[in-house]
Amino acid sequence: MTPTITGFRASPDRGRGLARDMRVRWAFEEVGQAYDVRLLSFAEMKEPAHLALQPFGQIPTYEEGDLTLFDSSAIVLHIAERHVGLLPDDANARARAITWMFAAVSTMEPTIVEREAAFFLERDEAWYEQRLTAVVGRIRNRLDQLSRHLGDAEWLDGGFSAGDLLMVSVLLRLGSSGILADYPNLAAYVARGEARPAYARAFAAQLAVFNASGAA
Ligand code: GTB
Repeated sequence: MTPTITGFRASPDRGRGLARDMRVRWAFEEVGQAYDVRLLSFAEMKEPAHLALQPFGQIPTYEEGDLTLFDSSAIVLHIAERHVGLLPDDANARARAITWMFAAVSTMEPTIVEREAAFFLERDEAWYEQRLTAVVGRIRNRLDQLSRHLGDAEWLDGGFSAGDLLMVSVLLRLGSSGILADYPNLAAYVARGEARPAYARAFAAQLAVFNASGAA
């Protein structure tokens, strides 16, 4: 059965691949699993039918038969566990790859999202610049640590895994900030992720949705 996910009918990122359906699309492409997408407006995301699938009224969701999931990292883990290609066979290496999945969304992503939230919600406040400086300091602290760990390696722990898929997805959210340019090994790491054919297919698919939305 072909799984169905949900995504924005007209993504606020204007097709830059930053909404969280992108990481799920990328995972599907990496393992060669076909998928369908149900597109939703913001209003539809808050309706009972969608809230029954995603209690927070967000995208993405995942439906396959009688299984419904939400939260992009849980969906990526589900895909990675059921297909070959995103998690190593060796039990310890697999556990480490899953550790990197959690680290991406629980250690790296919160500060990065905090910067976006400050920009969108607080940029007119008198204290915005002070707050931004503090948030960017926290982001840089995490990037320093991640950059030291990665060193000259291609991926976080051996071959490409779902941990890298989520970490690259998270770091891409820094795109327009210019911050990543100060970390050449992380910038190259992100570029390696973007260069993967599966990433390119997923990116093109979500961009086609935005271009067809009439919001372009
Ligand atoms: N933890 C959840 C997950 O990983 O699935 C978080 C899901 C989530 O934040 N979804 C967002 C959403 O549905 C879309 S991706 N928001 C609507 C709402 O909460 O009402 C976040 C996102 C949105 C926009 C941009 N952008 O414009 O660049 C980037 C990322």
